Amino acid sequence: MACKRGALIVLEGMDRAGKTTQCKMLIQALQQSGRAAEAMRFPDRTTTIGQLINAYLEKKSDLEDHTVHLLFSANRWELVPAMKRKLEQGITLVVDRYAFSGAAFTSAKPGFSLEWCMNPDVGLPKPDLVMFLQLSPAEAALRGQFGNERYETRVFQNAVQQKFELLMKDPSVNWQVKDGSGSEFHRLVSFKARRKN
Ligand code: 2DT
Repeated sequence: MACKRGALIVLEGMDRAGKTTQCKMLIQALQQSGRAAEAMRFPDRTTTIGQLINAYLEKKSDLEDHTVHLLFSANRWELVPAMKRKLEQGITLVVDRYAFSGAAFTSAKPGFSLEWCMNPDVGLPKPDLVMFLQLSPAEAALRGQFGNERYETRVFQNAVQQKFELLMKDPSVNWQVKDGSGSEFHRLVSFKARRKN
């Protein structure tokens, strides 16, 4: 019997919005409801391309801005065969960041248009749902200081947030904005899990 294709669910949001925690909770809830679900994250720092990106993010190397943008995209493309295989096997993928982060972060740099930034990712598997975890600057501040990686400054993060807001205007993407500050998302996930039990 042919099994039903898994769903591709992406979580996007600003740093410290809680994406990684919410990805884990969502996977647990899906698994408890009897669905096969696995986590993925981009950048995937484990591959050869991912290691170049990691060194850049940790400021151990400098890369030209276009070059690193294309590496982030290549890091997604190299995992497309595995993603497709899993989706076809009926596994739901919950992905921490995807091409939207790619476009938002690079286009927040001077001299980059959103259009140019989106081009290398055209043709990637299309998410069934993209959840954007919204976090107010005040709430983000309560969650502590930014880390030491590249991009982790208030000024740059504000520019990225503006780019995400532009991306969220695209009606061809199934965006859902969730409040990452309180427990709304937590309730949503636990409600779904309870309903199946
Ligand atoms: P994490 O802290 O989530 O590991 O992200 N980034 C991410 C880009 O600039 N382009 C991309 O395509 C992706 C997926 C966002 C590491 C940083 O890398 C940025 C934060």
